[in-house]
Amino acid sequence: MFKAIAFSKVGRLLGDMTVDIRKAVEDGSIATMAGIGKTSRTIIEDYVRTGASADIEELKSTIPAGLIPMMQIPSLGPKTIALFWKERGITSTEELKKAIDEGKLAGLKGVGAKKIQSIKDGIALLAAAGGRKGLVEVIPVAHDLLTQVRAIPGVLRAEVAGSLRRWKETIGDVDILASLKNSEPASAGGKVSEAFAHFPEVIKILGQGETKASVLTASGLQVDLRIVPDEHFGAALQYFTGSKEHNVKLRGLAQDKGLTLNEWGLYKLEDYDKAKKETGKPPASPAVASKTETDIYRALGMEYIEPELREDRGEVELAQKHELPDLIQVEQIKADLHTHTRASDGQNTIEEMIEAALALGYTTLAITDHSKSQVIANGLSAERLLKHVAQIRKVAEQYEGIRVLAGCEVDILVDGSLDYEDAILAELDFIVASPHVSLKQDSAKATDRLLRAIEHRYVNIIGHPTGRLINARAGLPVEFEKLFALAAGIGVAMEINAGWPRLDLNDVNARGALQAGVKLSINTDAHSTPEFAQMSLGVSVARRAGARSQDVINTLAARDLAEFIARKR
Ligand code: DGT
Ligand code: CA
Ligand code: CA
Ligand code: ZN
Repeated sequence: MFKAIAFSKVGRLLGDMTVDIRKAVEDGSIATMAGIGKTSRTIIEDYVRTGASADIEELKSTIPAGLIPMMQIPSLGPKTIALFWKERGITSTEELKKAIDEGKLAGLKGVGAKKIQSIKDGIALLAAAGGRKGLVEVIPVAHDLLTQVRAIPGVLRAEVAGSLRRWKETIGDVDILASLKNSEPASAGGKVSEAFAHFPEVIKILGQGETKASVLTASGLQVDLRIVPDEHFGAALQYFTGSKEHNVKLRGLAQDKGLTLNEWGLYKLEDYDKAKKETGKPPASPAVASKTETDIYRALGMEYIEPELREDRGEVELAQKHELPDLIQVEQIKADLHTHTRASDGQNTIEEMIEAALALGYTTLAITDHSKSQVIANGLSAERLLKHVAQIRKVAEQYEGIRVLAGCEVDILVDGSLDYEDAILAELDFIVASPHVSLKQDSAKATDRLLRAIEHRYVNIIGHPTGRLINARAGLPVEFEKLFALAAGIGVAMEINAGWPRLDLNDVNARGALQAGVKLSINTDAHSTPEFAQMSLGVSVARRAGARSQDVINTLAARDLAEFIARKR
């Protein structure tokens, strides 16, 4: 039992990990990592050094597979799962649900009515998400698997496809595409899928053959692998990246040109119809295009379309006219305008936050701690705020090459008024106004509330405008057209909050903001220096919205950004 707990914990830790675990084993730094005890360390070291772990193999055969996906239930940890298994014989989420409904968890030590209710809520929440996982949970697992696929003998190249390549905020399953040298026989594909199906994190093989394999990992994630001859890599990557809607559109256009598009390539219809075809093999017919995605888009009469745009939201029409937006890139970001320090609920000092921003090459940083209503987040009284502002300005004098804005994340109260008087707000360089509470208002109230905040003289950005949390909270039901029309006129920017699980505005609403002429601001809402790294997530939302660098105020040089802020007042 102890081993089962250790194994689950390590699985969760490895899933969350952003460091290269192989390096950590090599240089010995794994010994100092929090949360990895001696037992777990041995398992990881075995696995990294030998590609297998006797402990893992043994454990996989002794733990019921259904226990591991139970780790996904919010408010349920490995100890409780183990307790339910040992004391009540529960080996899956379905059995747990049944046990709760039938009152069979009563009497277990440390499992009161409140705990049972929160587990019940957790199961419901997970079901509502339809089994789709958050992008951030999936990225490290997928990256690790991709690295392993690339190392399988016989694999020439491999990429992630599907919704993950499109940076969708939730992921149904992970799709990985691998290619073999064109000269390899199909049986080589069988060896690749065999190796894939026996990766250490695989707990169940759903299917396995010469051209594909499908597995379930310990983190409850389904991963599909496709294997194609390298000559067809571009076509397969295009096909398996999707979206389905985007592909349906392209197939229609191909047909109009007397062509047919599938996972193997773009073919002349008459050639394709005559050609010999076997399942799992490319048709015996020369392709019009198949090697690269660019070849395929070009042969269809359009420019290359970035994966983030492939949702059939007008990108195909723009590509035909060669009018696709030049999408913003994370390297173009020069400012983070929503960050917290120890003054409220952040973990770092003003100095540490400035130094982290400098290390990223930023030329502007806004420090925006919480306002007084955010009692739980240690929000600042007016008096503390003014002292903090003076301190930020004093500290900032020690640094060159960065403009530090002494700001605040001011709560938008339930009626749309702000959390301090104007006389206090006038003392600040910059203001993010955000809704944090009363997020279940009706649409009319919610819209009026945000309209009032936009109109406020001192507001520069509306932070996480809806307050939604992915897979957890719907957020304010706002009439976005009204909001965006006002914001565009006044010069208030709308935030894409890059912090997980916010991503607020989402891709669709950010696109609406751009169409109304509103400027976007992508900010991490960092509460510690490592969180600055979440910027790329926010940029992915902006890219899915079709944003260019000039649409996002964080790309402005310090002086231009200061001007944008000054114009508002
Ligand atoms: P997901 O997994 O729900 O987050 O979303 P996707 O887009 O990754 O969907 P998935 O994994 O079912 O399939 C990956 C891509 O492969 C999908 O975007 C388009 C392509 N694809 C898969 N199956 C079909 C199909 O039956 N018809 C068409 N047109 N495309 C398909
Ligand atoms: Ca998928
Ligand atoms: Ca799939
Ligand atoms: Zn906030």
